[in-house]
Amino acid sequence: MTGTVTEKIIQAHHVSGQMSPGEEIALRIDQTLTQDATGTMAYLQFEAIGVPRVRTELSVSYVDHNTLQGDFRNADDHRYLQSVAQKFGVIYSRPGNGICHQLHLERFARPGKTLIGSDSHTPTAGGIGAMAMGAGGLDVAAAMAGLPFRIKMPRVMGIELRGALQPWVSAKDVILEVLRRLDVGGGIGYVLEYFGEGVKTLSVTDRATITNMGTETGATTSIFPSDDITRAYLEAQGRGEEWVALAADPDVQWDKTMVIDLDEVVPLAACPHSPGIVRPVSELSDIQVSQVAIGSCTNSSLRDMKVASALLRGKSINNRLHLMLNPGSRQVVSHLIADGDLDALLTAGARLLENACGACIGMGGAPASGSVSVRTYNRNFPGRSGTPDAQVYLVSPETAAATAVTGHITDPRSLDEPWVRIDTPKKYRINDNGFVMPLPADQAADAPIVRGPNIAPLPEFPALPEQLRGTVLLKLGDKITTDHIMPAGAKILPLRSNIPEISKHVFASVDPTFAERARASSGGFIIGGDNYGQGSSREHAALAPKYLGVLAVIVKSFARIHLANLVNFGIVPLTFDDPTDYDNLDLDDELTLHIGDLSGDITATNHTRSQTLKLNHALSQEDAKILKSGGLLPWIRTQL
Ligand code: MIC
Ligand code: SF4
Repeated sequence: MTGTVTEKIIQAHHVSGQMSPGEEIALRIDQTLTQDATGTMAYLQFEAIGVPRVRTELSVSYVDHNTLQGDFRNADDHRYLQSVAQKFGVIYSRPGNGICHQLHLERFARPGKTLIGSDSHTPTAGGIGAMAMGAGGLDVAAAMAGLPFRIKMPRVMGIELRGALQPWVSAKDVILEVLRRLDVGGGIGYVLEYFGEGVKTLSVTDRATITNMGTETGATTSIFPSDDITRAYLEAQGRGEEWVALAADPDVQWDKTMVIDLDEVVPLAACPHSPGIVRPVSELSDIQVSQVAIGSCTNSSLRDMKVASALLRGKSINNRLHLMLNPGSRQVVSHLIADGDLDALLTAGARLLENACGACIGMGGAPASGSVSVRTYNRNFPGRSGTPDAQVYLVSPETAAATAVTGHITDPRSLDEPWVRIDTPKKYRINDNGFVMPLPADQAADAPIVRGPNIAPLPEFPALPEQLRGTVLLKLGDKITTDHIMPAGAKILPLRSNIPEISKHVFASVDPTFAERARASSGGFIIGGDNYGQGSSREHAALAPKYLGVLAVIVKSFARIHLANLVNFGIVPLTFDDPTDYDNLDLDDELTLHIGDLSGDITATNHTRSQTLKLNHALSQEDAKILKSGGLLPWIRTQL
């Protein structure tokens, strides 16, 4: 086989479709992962598909997003997840075991394998050379049932890394440099594949930081080659036999290239309120900080925690702020304890939180009103922290730790500390008792599925008619994120398995009257700008609006996972043929969309303005059939 790593993995898993950029292809999926906030829906859907046992090589159900167990609802979700995992052949990762992406990298991800996960940061496993993609929960349920995963054949952007990083500059700064150049949306339609001499200077967890946050560019995924460093990492995790070598061929033709001189990368920060607004940390040093957070699936590896401990050892955090740590896994914590780093961090004044998503998804740790929070996380969308007017900056662990010492945003190089090299352990401390293995197939058939009262049945939606009639319920601008559409946080996450309840919060931060107006209308439309639906894979951002009566979303362009989720739940995703027509639609306009069977011209009659507009879609024939039948679940039932 020739080509890029991406092409080699795609070829080895290709089921159907023409492998030319933009064409729909179907891929065999080896591994799946889910997390609790998207997992309850995914397993309800898996149950509805009706297959008795997962048909993947490996499926894991992680509990990491909402671990508060603030009342029965969350605890019931966990019990449900454990019971379905046991029955259907899925490994269950208990709350407190760690963050799904860090754990998957440590214990399960394999070079050359395909992985889809109901979480947009699933590409973290690209750091080990897996082709790992985020997807809606229903797509993951379908993959667990053995159905192939459909994507548009990506283009491959070769990112050549040259040289080596300077002291106190790290992998997070590399991905921030990529985001500085591409912005959010600049990776849409591409896999970002790294190559070149500089790759050898990065550990697997460094690579995983880069592939994790590649999601913010909108890329289909990001991937590194699998080399001797990958082999050493797998051996250190007791999984040496899972290693295979993978590299792009030397004469390969990339669809696009980018060169990054690692020596020239400086400490960077993504400024409020987008991961794409990137500036050198040295230009931000006047900014006073009230909170620092180190952790999340982007930067919670052992190296990241240890570099923070190296900078904080023997010092005290600044009085103006508090410092939170959410390590990626028990393995990481176990090393931090054994090596004395945890003591150094706590003595310096850090506050240790659970090994979970925590403040990254607004589960506690909300900053004070109008204050500045400096985080090693990957998203700083407005309101995501839980405080609408907080200013969140995204940085490396080095910059976060330096900032915790001084109280203002600080370039770690300015502290003049002797640089400490953090080596990957030869052997990691392995303890898999945070995982519960599934029941053997012969015992699983009679195993009960335990459901609590908050787990509502899946709503069912009818097939779509030829014409959709309704009003414009909301008109939005560019870069609307799924955090705008379906907010998360401690109040709303417990409702993830209850669509009637969670739908009351759709667009709550944008227009608190939306849910009620949508429910009262007899159908409606949402108008938006570019990159609509960027961010999370949460299918609730499609399912809940559908439940409220949203019929179609008409925008300038869509983010990949959200577009797929709209199709999966029968909301028609349309784009303007002429983007200036965006100005010809307003709130409360009465529209009829003539969609037919979605194979011919689509027009919208605006009755309020007596105008007709032409609309487009980028749907494959299969997508069109799925949509017309009311969504993926009814469609799968007809196929199986
Ligand atoms: C996120 O980082 O936005 C989340 C929370 O992990 C989401 C998943 C979710 O909404 O449950 C994601 O990235 O897909
Ligand atoms: Fe969890 Fe945050 Fe990572 Fe999403 S981005 S998986 S919320 S740690």
